[in-house]
This record gives sequence, structure tokens and C-alpha cells, in this order.
Amino acid sequence: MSMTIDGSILGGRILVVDDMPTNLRLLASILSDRYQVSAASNGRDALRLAERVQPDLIILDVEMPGMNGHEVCRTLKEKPEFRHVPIIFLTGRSDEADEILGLQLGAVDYITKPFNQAVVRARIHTHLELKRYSDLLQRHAFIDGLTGLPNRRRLDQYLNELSTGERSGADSLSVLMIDVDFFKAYNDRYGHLAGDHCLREVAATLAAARRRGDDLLARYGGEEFALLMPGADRTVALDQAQRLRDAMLRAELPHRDQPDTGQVTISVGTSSGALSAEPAQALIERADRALYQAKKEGRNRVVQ
Ligand code: GH3
Ligand code: MG
Ligand code: MG
Ligand code: MG
Ligand code: MG
Repeated sequence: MSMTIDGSILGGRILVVDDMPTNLRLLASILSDRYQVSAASNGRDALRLAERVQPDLIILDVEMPGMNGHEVCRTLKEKPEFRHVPIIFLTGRSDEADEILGLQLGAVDYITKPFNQAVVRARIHTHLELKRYSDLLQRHAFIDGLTGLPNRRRLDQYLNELSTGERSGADSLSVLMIDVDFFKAYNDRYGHLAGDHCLREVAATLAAARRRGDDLLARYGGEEFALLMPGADRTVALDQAQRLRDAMLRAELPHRDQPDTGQVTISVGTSSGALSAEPAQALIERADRALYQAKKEGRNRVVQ
């Protein structure tokens, strides 16, 4: 077994799709020593199985009764979660026009039958390594290095997915903007390294205090965080904001220059609305204004 750049053993989940049972058996026999292989014998099953097993790579026949391989490919490429999963066409059609069409649909490779087993294995290996490498880069590009939370770039991408409808879900969205109080004074008193450590603690405390684990908590910048709550109304948003504030109080992180509590506190501004009625960015701005108000009213509080 070979090692990948991030040190893991190379393996992976492969979905093979072919209407001929003999082809499925052959592919399984040459791949299953190294990979977890799932098999589908038609397009519909392929789409269902893809949702379930979340493959790292898909090998796709073209000619199949019902939904053909091109349609399966097109459908998969329309879904954000499969857009970056490499698809290799493995087909009896050897026309150049077919190959071009397959590649235009977003396949990374095109192999014709009858195929050479070693060639198929080698190409799969290469595409899985490339996939792993681009996944790694992708993860680093969207994660804040200090706190490990999604970063501002990820937040913007997520907002974009919500407003283009690419991420399906409810029309409503609540936004919480969260800012650590008197943080400049924290750095001045305890030093910048302690400040960094404090931001990590704040991030972990906020993440653990989410009502719904898949709401997007991001580091918005500096000592500011944002929580995006798709489908949450004003009542839920207010309750969540109060929970965050309370969680910070319970964490009891000392801050001698926080004049009221002597510990680290946050201010939170919330906004709620419908994406069909206003752009997501407008909700961010409203939450920001509410945050400003919370600061003005004395900090360590929530303003809706
Ligand atoms: P307020 O209560 O009004 O929010 O006051 P504040 O002092 O928290 O706000 P201000 O915007 O004046 O200062 C924010 C500070 O956060 C200044 C900056 O040095 C610090 N900061 C931003 N990012 C980091 C970081 O990554 N690490 C550390 N240690 N400090 C940071
Ligand atoms: Mg076929
Ligand atoms: Mg700030
Ligand atoms: Mg400030
Ligand atoms: Mg602050």
C-alpha cells in the first residue's frame, strides 16, 4: 500500500456502475483488494448508492437501459456534494465524439472496453491521489488556522450557496454576529499569545453551545464570529444567542479588565429574515448593527 501526502494509507470507496453483471464482477475482483467497492446495475440505483456511500471515485458505464451514464454524470455534477467526485467512464463506445461528450460532462477520464486491468487500476490510483490532494487544499483554504473553525471565505461561500438555492432548505435565515468584549485590553494585559489561546477557547465554547450542530459557525475576522442558522426564526435565534452568551459566562475565562464580570464575555447581534425578500448580505449588516447596539448598551448582552 502506498502513503498519501497527508500520511494516510491509500484506499477509498469506489462506486462501479454497469448494467452487465459480468463487468461488475470483474471490476470488483480487480479492485476490492485495495478499495471498498459498491456496485449498481442502473442509473437510479447509482444515484441512490452515491448518496449512501459517498464514494471517492465513480466508474460509470455509458450504455444502460433507463437512465444512461451521461445522464447519471450530469445529475451528479449538479449536486454540490458530488461535484468534485472524479468520474471515469468505462464504456464500449469508442467514438471520439462520445469521448469528447463524456469529458465535457465533467468526467476526469474515459476508458474503452475491452480494458487492460493494470491500466484501469493505475488510472484509478492517480485520480484518487489527485482527489485527496485537492480535498486537502480545499479544507485548508476554508478553515481558520487559529481556531479550526470555518473561515470568512467559507462563510461567504455558504451564503452564496444559500442565496443561489444551490443549498436547498428553508427560505428563512437567522444570523448571529458575535464579538469578544474588551479584547484589546485582554491582549494588552495577558499578551498576544494568551489572546490567541483565549480565542481558541471562545471558539470551542461557542461551537459546543450550538443548538443545532450543523449551523455554520465561522471566524468572521479578528475576535468576531458569525453563526448562520438556516431555517431559524427570530425566537430560535434569540434563544441561541442567549445560550452563547450564557455559555461564555459558564466558561469563566478570567479577564481582569472586563470591568463588570472580571471574565471574558461576548456581545451578540442577531437578525432574521427571508432569503426571498433580501440578500443574505443584508442580514449580515443588520446583525452587525444589532451587535453595535449591544456594545453601546454596555456589552455582555444580546440585541435582536
Ligand atoms: P469591544 O468590546 O468594543 O469589542 O472592544 P475590543 O477591544 O474587543 O475591540 P477592538 O476592535 O478595539 O479590538 C479588538 C482586538 O482584537 C484588537 C486585536 O489586536 C485583537 N485581535 C484580533 N485578532 C486577534 C488574534 O488573532 N489574536 C489576538 N491575540 N488578538 C487578536
Ligand atoms: Mg452497458
Ligand atoms: Mg471586533
Ligand atoms: Mg471593536
Ligand atoms: Mg471586541
